Amino acid sequence: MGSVGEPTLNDSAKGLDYEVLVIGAGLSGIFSLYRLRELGFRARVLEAGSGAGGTWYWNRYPGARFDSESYSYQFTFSQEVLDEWDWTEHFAGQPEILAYINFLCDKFDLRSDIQFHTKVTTAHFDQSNNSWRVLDDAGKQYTCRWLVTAIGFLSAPTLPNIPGVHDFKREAHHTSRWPQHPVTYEGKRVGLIGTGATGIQCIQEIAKTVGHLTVFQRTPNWAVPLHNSPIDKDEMSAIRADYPALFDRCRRSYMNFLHMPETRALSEVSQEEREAFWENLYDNGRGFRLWLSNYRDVAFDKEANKICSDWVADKIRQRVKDPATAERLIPRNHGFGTKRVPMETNYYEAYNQSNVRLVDVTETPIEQITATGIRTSKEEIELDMLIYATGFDAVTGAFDAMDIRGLDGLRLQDRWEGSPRTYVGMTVDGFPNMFMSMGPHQSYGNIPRSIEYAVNWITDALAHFREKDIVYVEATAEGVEMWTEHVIDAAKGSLANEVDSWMTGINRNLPGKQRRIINRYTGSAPGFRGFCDGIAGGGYSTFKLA
Ligand code: N01
Repeated sequence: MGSVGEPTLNDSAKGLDYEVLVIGAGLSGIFSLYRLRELGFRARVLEAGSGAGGTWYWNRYPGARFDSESYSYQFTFSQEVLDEWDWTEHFAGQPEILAYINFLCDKFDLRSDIQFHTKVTTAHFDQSNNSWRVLDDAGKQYTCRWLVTAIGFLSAPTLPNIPGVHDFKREAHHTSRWPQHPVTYEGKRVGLIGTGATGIQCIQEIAKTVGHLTVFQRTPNWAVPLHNSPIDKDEMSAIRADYPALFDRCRRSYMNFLHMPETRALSEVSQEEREAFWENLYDNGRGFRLWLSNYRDVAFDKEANKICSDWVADKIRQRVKDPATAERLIPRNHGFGTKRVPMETNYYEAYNQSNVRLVDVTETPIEQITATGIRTSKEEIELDMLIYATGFDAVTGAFDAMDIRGLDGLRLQDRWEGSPRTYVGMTVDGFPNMFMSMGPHQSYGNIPRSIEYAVNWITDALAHFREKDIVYVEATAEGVEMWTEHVIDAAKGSLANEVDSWMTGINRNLPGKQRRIINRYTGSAPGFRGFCDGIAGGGYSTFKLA
């Protein structure tokens, strides 16, 4: 590991504070730091929070946990960590995930190069010496040759655009800005807005102890059972012995997940066969299996999708006792799997409790959030606590929150004009020496797998540039055009790209985000990696280098 703070022999950034500045100490940021140190770079991470973890630092809401198998969602870069860290549940809860991240930070002494409580407000490219000038919210300036954004794509929370949203005078939390102190629900009247993956995790957990819970739902989602269970020592040993095969399966799968798609189409099997297949996945299939290991045409063919959706709808009807509530919980405007499928444990059963009530705001819209509760078109509901599980200004929101300027003062926000344009999701023309881990147009899927690839690619590239004394790297306009068109082409035919969600750039709370755009790469992850490997293998000659 390179020593920290000491200039390296090949230091191409003399006179600058750092060779590399990384914004954000989530999974992307901490792995970037690990790799940059290993390669001997003088690097620093600037982080707004008081601790590392990013998503898993901020999202402390009740019930927050992995929806992917813990062991598939960990880093693979250190054999020692793989040997030492035991997971206690197939789908770990947020406290265990944060403990894992802190374990990494301790083991590799990462915190000594992470500056906490430091929110980056501005990053301007300085053409006079091919460097970035970065300012934090205290007005402190940092200079560096290379800028790596590790800011997450679900990190800029949004509140609902409901009148009075700032008027509520009692306890109120956005799920993604959950307090670090314990929050209790016993005896309280809690209102919760939003029924995405977050809202669903939160509702099923709060329902266990709440005095009374009112869920305000605009759009229901197709949630399916998570099938979580504890992992004992013997099972952990067996899982660990399987790590090489497990990671290999992730590498070969379309979105880096453990689950492989069913090779047959729905039309190739009988009704009895498909129902038995789904029944088995619904009753026994852990995590995303019903979504990702489904018949191959369910994601693309409207008819196949409808048959599957109708089958899942019947499951909801079987689980929710009140038929009117069950009908309200069945999505009508999108088919199964066309949005990211939320995972649940007794979510539907929560609505069978006498102290949990569903308010469909498409029937009785929220007119006003008041000092003491919520007024709908039908009634006034008094609340002690209000929870916003209302999602994010996804993918570009965290970029827009900073004043990022490239060549000739060009603002990134203007360059993207509401729809991102990138070269392999990691670079943008007009923004030299800037690299994005989990930027728009990257392959997301299983995020740590994607992060590991992106960070390795970026840091390998930086090592190459340093070795060749290259101090200026910029994506070409042609490269950006080609990749952006490819991203759009790859999305064609997928039903998910015809549906409004954060994945298609829609956030109805933000006036500028009500147009469907393609903001992530939906081609295969192996294909993505192959393409990016080709760029590296070609000496990065598809970039402007100087
Ligand atoms: O956010 P969302 P999320 N009035 O945007 C509703 C990841 N994740 O935080 O659909 C009323 O999906 C909105 O309604 P509608 C995962 O990738 C991962 O839940 O716009 N309602 C919707 O119901 C996920 O996809 C994990 O009609 C309003 C909800 O708020 C992503 O994060 C766990 C409203 C927002 O849903 C985002 O999930 C959790 C309004 N004005 C999340 N505004 C794990 O892997 C918004 N809503 C563990």
